[in-house]
Amino acid sequence: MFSFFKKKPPETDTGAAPVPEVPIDDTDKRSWLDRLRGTPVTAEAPAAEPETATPIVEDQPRRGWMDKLRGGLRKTGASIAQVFTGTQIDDALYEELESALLMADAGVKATAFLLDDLKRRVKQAKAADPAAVKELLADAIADLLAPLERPLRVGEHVPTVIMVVGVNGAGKTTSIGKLTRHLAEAQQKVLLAAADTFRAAAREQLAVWAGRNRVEIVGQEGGDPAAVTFDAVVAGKARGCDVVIADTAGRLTTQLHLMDELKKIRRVIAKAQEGAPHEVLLVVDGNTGQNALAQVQSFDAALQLTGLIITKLDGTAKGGVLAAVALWSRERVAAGGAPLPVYFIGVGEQLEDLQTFSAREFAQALLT
Ligand SMILES: Nc1nc2c(ncn2[C@@H]2O[C@H](COP(=O)(O)OP(=O)(O)O)[C@@H](O)[C@H]2O)c(=O)[nH]1
Ligand SMILES: [Mg+2]
Repeated sequence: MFSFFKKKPPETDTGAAPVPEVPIDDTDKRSWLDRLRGTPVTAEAPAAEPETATPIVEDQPRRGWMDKLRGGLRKTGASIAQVFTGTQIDDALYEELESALLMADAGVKATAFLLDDLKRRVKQAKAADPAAVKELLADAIADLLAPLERPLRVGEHVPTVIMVVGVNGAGKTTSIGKLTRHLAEAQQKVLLAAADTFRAAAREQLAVWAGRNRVEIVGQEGGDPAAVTFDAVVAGKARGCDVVIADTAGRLTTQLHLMDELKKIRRVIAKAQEGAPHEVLLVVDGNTGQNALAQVQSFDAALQLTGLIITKLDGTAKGGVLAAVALWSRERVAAGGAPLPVYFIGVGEQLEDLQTFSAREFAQALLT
């Protein structure tokens, strides 16, 4: 019923009592952090230490999460599901499905890809009614999205330096706050670089989210974002932090000087720590549909992204954009590039509303 985080050895100077461990989910028996780290599921992992484990929350999150995801994707999914309410598998069904996928902002390419794939599956399975076709569509979507599913690795580098970018209002600061809370609860020492020095409130916003004793914030209002980030990474190294996360100011990809500033931040991070940043994450608002794909492309061209966080999938009718991103990532791999994973998706403003992305969960939530 519970799964637990495998603790780091207690720090000697604190003499702290064993810290409560973090329960995660009942489908993947690894802890949230182990999922982050990509630690393989091992038979002995969760169940081996029940007497030392202290459950702090009933293990509801992932189940509650499916309900949330389903609720969030209802607008996107309803018009797609509507296609399968008839009794015949005919051209009209495929045409309606094409319109529904386009309306959901899956984009022309991913829509064509999914339709071809679906027709092949229908033939192969000799599906006889629309309900069966709907199941096959869920499979097709899950398979298309599967390569986007990958855990964010924390702990390979000390500190792991994560740079977070995206347009204004995408959900960067909120997502960083949520990630930081999860990390802090998993006994990771986190240092935040408040490099969004334009907005006076940005630092306070981070502080509110982070409000935990294992989190420190380096920032200076009105300071130079690159300098703040450099100081933060140096401090993170000196203070033995596990993770340094740099929040940056939102910008439009058309604001070239601001994109240049992001490139500068990326460069100074590499100066402060060789091999860093280990992750450059773009936060995109799922509500922006096809525009999200344009953002992915331009930020990637400027900064060589390593992953995505897609927020605000709650209440959007444009959740199909994940299919568009998946197809783009697929083409990138075909051209010899690295895949671009979706590390997390957000379906609301609460802490538990940001979770790791699962292709199968997404496809199921969309169509059931
Ligand atoms: N509904 C919803 N709102 C979100 C989500 N993520 C962030 N927000 C809200 O979006 C707004 C902008 O977020 P913020 O983190 O300040 O964006 P930033 O400018 O990229 O740092 C805030 O009101 C957040 O609460 C989400 O997944 N769902
Ligand atoms: Mg912000």
